Amino acid sequence: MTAMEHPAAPRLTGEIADALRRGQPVVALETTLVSHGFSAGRGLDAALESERRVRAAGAVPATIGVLDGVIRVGLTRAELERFAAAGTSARKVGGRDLAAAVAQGALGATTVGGTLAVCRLAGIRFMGTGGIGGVHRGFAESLDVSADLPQLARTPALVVCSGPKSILDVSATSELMETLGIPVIGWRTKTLPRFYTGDGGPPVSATVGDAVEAARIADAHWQINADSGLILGRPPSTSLDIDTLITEAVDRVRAEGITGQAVTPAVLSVIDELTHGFSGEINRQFIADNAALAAEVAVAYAATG
Ligand code: PSU
Ligand code: MN
Repeated sequence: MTAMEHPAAPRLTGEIADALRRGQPVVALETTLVSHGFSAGRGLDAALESERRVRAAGAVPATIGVLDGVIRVGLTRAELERFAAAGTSARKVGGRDLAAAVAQGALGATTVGGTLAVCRLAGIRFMGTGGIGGVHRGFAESLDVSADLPQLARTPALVVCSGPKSILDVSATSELMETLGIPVIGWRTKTLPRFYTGDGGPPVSATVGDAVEAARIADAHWQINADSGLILGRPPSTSLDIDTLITEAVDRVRAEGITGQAVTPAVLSVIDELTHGFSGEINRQFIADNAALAAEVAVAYAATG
């Protein structure tokens, strides 16, 4: 970093900066799932596998996080290991938390919303993740609505995911995405995937059959709405029907008095425990599959530009 550069300016690796300058495909990946999404090092595996899949599809992976107060775009394996080792002691950083994480020299794992805020600064248009945040169950009392959604509404990026996490109120989340003007595109599906399962969700706003079609919609959307994002929902390859387990996990976490940012990681870890690690395994798989699809769409978009 040069002395002229502002301390909050994101630091990109040479490879990522070059690719962006040349209009080559780049895919952003988040670090909250590395620190908070999994137990015992499995977050690291998910991150490394996602990066491999992005490269295999012909794009450059850009994993984003705050390291010692620097917003980093592109992390080495050793740096990713720091996020994994920190676990929930890493700050969970949404868009509003970036400034404090920078000024206070923190280790900050960026959520989908935090990662998108950095994408906006860096000019990255594609991102892959597991599930986005949304409207929590019982939102009428808690007003707990993930900052992922409003951030997506003001970031020109396409996020490939398996829908909102099924621990949420998926219909309310879908309604809010319509209100915010976020297109919800279904990848070979007419309904919004529900994280662990592809079925039973609300209808999507359009369906695509291939990456070129998805890239065309993104391109048209950005012509019409220069500053707004889209969701591409890809059903998980292996579906896990665990609605009752999810309700049990949500109730247990609520009964323990856990609120705010801690809710999502706590519920995910109870579900993992109740499924003897199987939900975590499926989660890891579709995170990597979604990263690969984000790369395919980024490649198709770069080819049209
Ligand atoms: N998807 C996963 N695992 C995760 C998350 C998403 O498969 O851990 C994280 C993402 O970083 C998402 C965050 O942005 O959970 C949402 O948290 P909240 O509901 O507190 O906004
Ligand atoms: Mn929340």
